[in-house]
Amino acid sequence: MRNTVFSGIQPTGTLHIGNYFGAVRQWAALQAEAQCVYCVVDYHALTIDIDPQMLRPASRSMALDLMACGIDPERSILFLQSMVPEHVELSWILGCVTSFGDLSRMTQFKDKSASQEFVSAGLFMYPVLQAADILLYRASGVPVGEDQVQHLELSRRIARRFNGRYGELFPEPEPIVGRGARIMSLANPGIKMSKSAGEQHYIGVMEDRESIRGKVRSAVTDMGLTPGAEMSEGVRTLFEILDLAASDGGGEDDVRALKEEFEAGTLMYSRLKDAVFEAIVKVVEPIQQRRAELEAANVVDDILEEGAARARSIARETISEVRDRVGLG
Ligand code: AQP
Repeated sequence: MRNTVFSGIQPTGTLHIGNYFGAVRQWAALQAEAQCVYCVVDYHALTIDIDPQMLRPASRSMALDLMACGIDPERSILFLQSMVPEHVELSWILGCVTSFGDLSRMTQFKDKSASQEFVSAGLFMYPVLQAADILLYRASGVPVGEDQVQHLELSRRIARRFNGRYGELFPEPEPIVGRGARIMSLANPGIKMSKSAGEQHYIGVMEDRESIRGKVRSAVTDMGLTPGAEMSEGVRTLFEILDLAASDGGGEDDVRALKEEFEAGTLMYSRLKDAVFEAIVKVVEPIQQRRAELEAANVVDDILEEGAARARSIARETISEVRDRVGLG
């Protein structure tokens, strides 16, 4: 039997190239070797103050983005989390084998709660729901960016504690972390590329050329032009994006030449930025085109229904076993 891989993404805005290179590109590649279950995690989105009118269209739109990036509903199960309410039931049960102390140590909770006036219990419980998402499908691998690795360690601990108390049931899920697992913001290379930091801190996969050009042109670099100088975080980020985009869209030789120029202290950053811009566009434009075609074909609702039905049949089996083990019903 093939291994099961699970991952999810929040419908809290547009997909950015950090999400793409850090996670979604791997999701697509893994379809060749595993049974993949991919989910738009709309229950998770409720942990921030999201407009109810926006949530449904945003979830649908994220599903389209994922398909445009190569998630193939023929090969993978693609669905919205809220169409499979077993996620929430398992989350409650797993919450009862999760320690308050462990949850209090989650750095994402500390970071996100610091910037909010109202801190919900949902935000605190976020990693437990994430553990439920994964364990419901008894997934053994979870392709994620680096920011999710701590949550994955907690998922493993939760699986261990459940298995220890109620008997072996869940595999301990391993993070699958590839290249591009932590892409930094071009406007502030000290923080990761993210939507919540603001427009200038991310490049959207569906963004238009001119807007991408503007953001790349204004990327933070340094004074440069010193042979053998250490690369600043900003220049490193530009090279990292160039490397990743070139491995998708071709152009590795140009990257090598630019690196040699940097080493020699002769690199003009305007040339590096032009190359980064061109490389990003080469990756995102075909995705944008596919997305437009998928949207015109009006297939997403049926695909999500079908995905939810397949997910639910696995989820029901797991929940029934869990209820039996813990003595419910
Ligand atoms: N900068 C990043 N570099 C590499 N991978 C990243 N991921 C997120 N940011 C980067 C990975 O993308 C997947 C989906 O993440 P998510 O649903 O948790 O989205 P997010 O983290 O909410 O995305 P943002 O933009 O960072 O949102 P905010 O600002 O709201 O926190 C995950 O695998 C994640 O690791």
